Amino acid sequence: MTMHADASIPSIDIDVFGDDFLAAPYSRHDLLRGAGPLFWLSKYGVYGMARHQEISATLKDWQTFISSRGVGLSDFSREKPWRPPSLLLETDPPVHDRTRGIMKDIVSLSALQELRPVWQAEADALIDRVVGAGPLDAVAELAQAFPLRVFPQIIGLPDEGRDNLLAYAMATFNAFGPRNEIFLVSEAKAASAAQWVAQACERRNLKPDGWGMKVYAAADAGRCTEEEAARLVRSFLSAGVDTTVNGIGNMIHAFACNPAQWERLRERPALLKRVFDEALRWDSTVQTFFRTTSRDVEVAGSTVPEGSKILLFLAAANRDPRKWPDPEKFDIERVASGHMGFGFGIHQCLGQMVARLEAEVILAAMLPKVREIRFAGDPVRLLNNTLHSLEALPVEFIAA
Ligand code: OVM
Repeated sequence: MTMHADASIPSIDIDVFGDDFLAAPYSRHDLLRGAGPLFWLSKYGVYGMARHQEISATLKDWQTFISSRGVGLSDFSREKPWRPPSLLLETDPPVHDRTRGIMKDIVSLSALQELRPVWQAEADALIDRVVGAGPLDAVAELAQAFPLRVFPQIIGLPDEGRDNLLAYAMATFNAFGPRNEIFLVSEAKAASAAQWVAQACERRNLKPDGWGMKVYAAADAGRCTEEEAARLVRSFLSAGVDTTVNGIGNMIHAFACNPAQWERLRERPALLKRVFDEALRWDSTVQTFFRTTSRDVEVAGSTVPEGSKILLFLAAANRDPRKWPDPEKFDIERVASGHMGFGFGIHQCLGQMVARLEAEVILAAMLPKVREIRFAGDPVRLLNNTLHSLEALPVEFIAA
């Protein structure tokens, strides 16, 4: 479509939101990383970065690479956002500092410590039902079932209609990409889910004592308005479900692909705390996010003009050989800290300890009981403009 005016910037014409790319991103990341520290994606008229070092530097400089014009392809200063912008994800300081402070106080360490035994019991019961019981779909029966059981509960959502959360999140994450067929189909499916979510975020529909109502307590304390509170509750629902669903699903998939790693973990259960981070490094749920430049800025010797969109391939940074030895290897003994699966900088995932807790209790439940995670069929991909997602994962948990 467009050639880049600056001939020193490599131009790539592949469709990074096309079915082929989304179905098998890892086999194409080498091409992106190899193009250089900064490249031009001609089909969309945006810049891209796929190496760890440059993505890290970009995410660190939030004053130059801003979020308030959207972290998707759409520039909120030119186009109407698909939904009212998130007060966390799609804001810059000072608003971001205030809203993040509110949420941070709710998702506290002490809140999570109280949850651990409760969630462990839930995970134990769930795993007991599927171990040695023949083939299962680890997406439906585990990766979706577990978060949908524990997360809406802790937010204090209405009991009815919680399955709307998945359809809503699918459309939300697709909306960060172009208005392609993938987005349009998920948007059509999510119309009623969006209505359910909007209602679920209202004060009168939240249960007392949940994290949702705690946001309204912050409104009562003058830290935000009533309207902001509703939108912050929406952030819990947008960011907290499909991310963990796919994080858990991708982690089970990683072990099914690498049975020796499961054996290793059973020999050394102390490695359990590292597993989820390595799983996210190896196969990141959130593959990409954009930033927008707030000024003309020099990047890798080229000038990127103000108002440019830059697509950051977080999942490619997580397998950048310049950063990681043997990056294609899923290795639970590796120290995966520094991975971009939770992002980096001021916007780094606020709920990461919740996600880790979910993954840890599931692994802890499986470890003594599951000798082997064996494929019982081919995994089925669910294409999404942002998420690396599974539609189905047929496996068998062989009893120990
Ligand atoms: C939000 C939000 C939505 C999607 C993702 C996300 C990964 C946050 O509404 O705040 O973080």
